[in-house]
Amino acid sequence: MIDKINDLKAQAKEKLSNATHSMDIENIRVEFLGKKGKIIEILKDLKNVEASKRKEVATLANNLKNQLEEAIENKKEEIKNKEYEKKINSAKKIDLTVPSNLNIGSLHPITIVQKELEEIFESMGFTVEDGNEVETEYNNFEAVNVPKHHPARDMQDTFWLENGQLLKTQTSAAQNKIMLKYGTPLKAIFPGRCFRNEELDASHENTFFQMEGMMIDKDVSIANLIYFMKTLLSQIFKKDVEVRLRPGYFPFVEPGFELDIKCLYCGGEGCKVCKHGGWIELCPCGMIHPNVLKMGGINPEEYSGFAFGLGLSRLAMMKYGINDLRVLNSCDLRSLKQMDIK
Ligand code: FA5
Repeated sequence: MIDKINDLKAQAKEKLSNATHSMDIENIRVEFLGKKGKIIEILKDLKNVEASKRKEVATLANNLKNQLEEAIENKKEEIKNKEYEKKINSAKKIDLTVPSNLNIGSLHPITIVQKELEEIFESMGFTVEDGNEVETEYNNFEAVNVPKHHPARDMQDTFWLENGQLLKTQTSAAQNKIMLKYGTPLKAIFPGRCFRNEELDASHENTFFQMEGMMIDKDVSIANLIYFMKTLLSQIFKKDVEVRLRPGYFPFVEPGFELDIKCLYCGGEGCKVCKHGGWIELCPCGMIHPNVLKMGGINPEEYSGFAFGLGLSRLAMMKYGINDLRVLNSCDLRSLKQMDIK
């Protein structure tokens, strides 16, 4: 009988270790511990065991019964956990921490236009530089030939810091540093955020983007300037855009020009975007003033160059058919959806 109990113990152990499903466990329970189970049969059969051995056999059989009951419970728990884990792993993963109204945006229209411009200019050998948003008065004004009390400063009222620095009004503020950094020959663009204390309207913001460009070398002329301007506009709009060049005054260029494009919003008929003039002032430019070259450590007798200050926000506005520049700073995803942004 003792051998039989040991044999049952080994059988039950093996069956339990091979069990992978709750049903297997139930079958083992019935086989060994059920009303007609193998261990219960042994207990029922105790009366037939020799009296001197009965106690030992009864203890062994009861121990086996208790051990098996415990082992079955443990195995049941183990299988239940495994089945639960399997269910979780095969279920579709859901991140419960993600807000249910998640609205995925895109790159900002200004960023898209800036990246496109950077690619165009890089393909023409220009480097892309960065400028500061907080600048010294010297870099923003003096270094570009706008000394203290010059009337041109009135056009670019800005926000001043207590330490005497200012929020830059124009990307031209980086011209001097870039000339000193690279010397000649120089081909660089530098996009950036600008700030002005402005009367706000459909084409004027207090915070907007420009992209400055400079090319300095021997014999650079207005013809080079016009070539680069036309290339950039045709590549950005992917169609011919009507432009006009008219004289413009900026203390840091001589001669200076205003490059306007025909208003793409009204086709030149006049609307609130172009202030009913049919043209949008987009990219002032000109030949760099000798004083500016000198302050940048470049000899104006030997070198000449052009500079331009493209209105990046206005360019994005034209490209995406936005009729109010202020939309670009509104952070409103509903307006992004209305633009043809891929
Ligand atoms: C300048 O800022 C000169 N630094 C540009 C320049 C650079 C001229 C190099 C010559 C050589 P202006 O103030 O016109 O120029 O501004 C340039 C462009 O920035 C404008 O044509 C316009 O497209 C854009 N811009 C100016 N003010 C605002 C504003 N408040 N909101 C949106 N865009 C503006």
